[in-house]
Amino acid sequence: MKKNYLRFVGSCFCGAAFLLLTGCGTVVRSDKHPALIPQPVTMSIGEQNFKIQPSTPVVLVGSGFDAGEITCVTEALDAIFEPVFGRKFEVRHAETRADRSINIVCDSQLGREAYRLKVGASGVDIEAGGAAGAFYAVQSLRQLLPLALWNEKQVAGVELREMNIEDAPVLSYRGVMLDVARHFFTVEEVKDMLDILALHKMNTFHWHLTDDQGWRIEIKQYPRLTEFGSMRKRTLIGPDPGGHYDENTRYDENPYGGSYTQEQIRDVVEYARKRFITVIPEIEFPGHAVGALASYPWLGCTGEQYDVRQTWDIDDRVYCIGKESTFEFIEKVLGEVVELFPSEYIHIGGDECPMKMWEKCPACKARLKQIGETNFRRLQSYGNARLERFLNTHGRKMIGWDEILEGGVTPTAAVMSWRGSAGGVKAAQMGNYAVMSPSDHCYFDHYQSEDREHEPLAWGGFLPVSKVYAFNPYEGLNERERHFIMGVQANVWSEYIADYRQVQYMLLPRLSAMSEVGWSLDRKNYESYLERMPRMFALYDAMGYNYARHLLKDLQ
Ligand code: TNX
Repeated sequence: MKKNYLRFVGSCFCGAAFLLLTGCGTVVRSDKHPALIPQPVTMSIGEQNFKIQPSTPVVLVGSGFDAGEITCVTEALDAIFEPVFGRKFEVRHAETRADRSINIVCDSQLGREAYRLKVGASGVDIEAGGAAGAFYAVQSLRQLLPLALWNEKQVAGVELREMNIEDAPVLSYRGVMLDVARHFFTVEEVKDMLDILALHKMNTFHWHLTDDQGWRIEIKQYPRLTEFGSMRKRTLIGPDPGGHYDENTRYDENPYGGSYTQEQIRDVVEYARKRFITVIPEIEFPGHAVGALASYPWLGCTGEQYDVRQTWDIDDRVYCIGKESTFEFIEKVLGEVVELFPSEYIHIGGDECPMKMWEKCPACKARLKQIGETNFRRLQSYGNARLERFLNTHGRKMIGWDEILEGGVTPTAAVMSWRGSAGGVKAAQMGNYAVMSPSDHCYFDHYQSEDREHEPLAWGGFLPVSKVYAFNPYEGLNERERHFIMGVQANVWSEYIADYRQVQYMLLPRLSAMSEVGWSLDRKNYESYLERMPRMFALYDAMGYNYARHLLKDLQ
């Protein structure tokens, strides 16, 4: 490992020295040992080079791609090269490949996310099943460019080594969740995170928009949700005492809040679309609802006026399932949500919903009787089924945390397994689609080191890169059941993540390991991953990302 790292550092140094000697307006030489994360299906490297220049045309060959989508691919190329070339590429349409060009060709034999990337002395060829595949080829190109390039502003050319890559993802859902309710992150920060996702070929951003500690999405018909429900009076300092709040519990006494306008939401969804990332919004129901109940007290069982929650953990105050007004509210909210998010799935939460309030509520008791049930948990599945029907009539599908299985689930709801993989296994066995996101392998709010004293406060647990990498979402499932596992997701809960730099720290480098679980599941190999990581760390440095360095120690 050490030898590899030195060789790698050596080649960076040579590249940098070359630049120093020749000054600006020069050609940045190719790296000798480029590598990719996530691992492609095959990759071979040759001896020749091709020089990409500002005048190199991008040629869209044939007419196989969706016109709106392929523009995102040429924009992605410009995003990489314009800062160093000072100009955008000239984009041409042609029937056949051109020499000394970047050709982008549709090959309908390939899957929509699959691609081939060929660099030879005569040019670059990208062949892809769909524009998404071509986008991933560009992301690979971004990782394969000489690292010295990132220090440059004006260059006359960039050398790429001859290579031949074939690549396709194993899993179709490769997600990351960001909790913006416990702490709020700005549009610019969310966009930065989307760039990080794209670099790792992740294709789903799950946006946790509402919770006890704040409602973050503007809903035109219910303005108090963001006017009132997005702001808490103060925030707990330090670890949550787990319900034992007393005179020793300390708060910062600073009002804290934030929310997105619908225009901002649209902007983020569009930014994600251009990176082939689907945004799945989560509107929590029926638990984790204090942000909503504080805004409109009639949504709760007692009608009391609550404060937006100032501590973490689980809250007993949930939506009243007995009153029709609750459903009128949530359907109107979801009605606006489906207008903003074109995603196939809408996440309705469903996790950690205590039944204490329902058990004392006359309306909830009456509802239970009305549906001919005795177990209060059935109220949750009753509510979910109504939400699902509403979403279905709007052409959408419902997904929820694995608690939605408890009171019985419809055959069409998808399950996000977080309390281990059992919920996902059960869902798959029943023929329901599932996303695997078990807390023991996928919770990026957990510690990255056992030496907690030298780490920022985190939720708990210990999730090193090696454990993320070892995750097998197919464990315990036969061939037929595996079909129902859509993919994997890492979750960034933000109780103890107060600023965006720390989001990056919790994400990186663990996301690189998760990207291989999702993209390269059938070919992942930890030794090979470790050999490829130094280059990824150098890229993180070049991008200015804040990342955890525990793995670096193992590499030296
Ligand atoms: C459980 S995961 C929760 C979240 C917390 C998280 C902390 C899930 C569906 N619910 O509300 O933020 O644990 O790790």
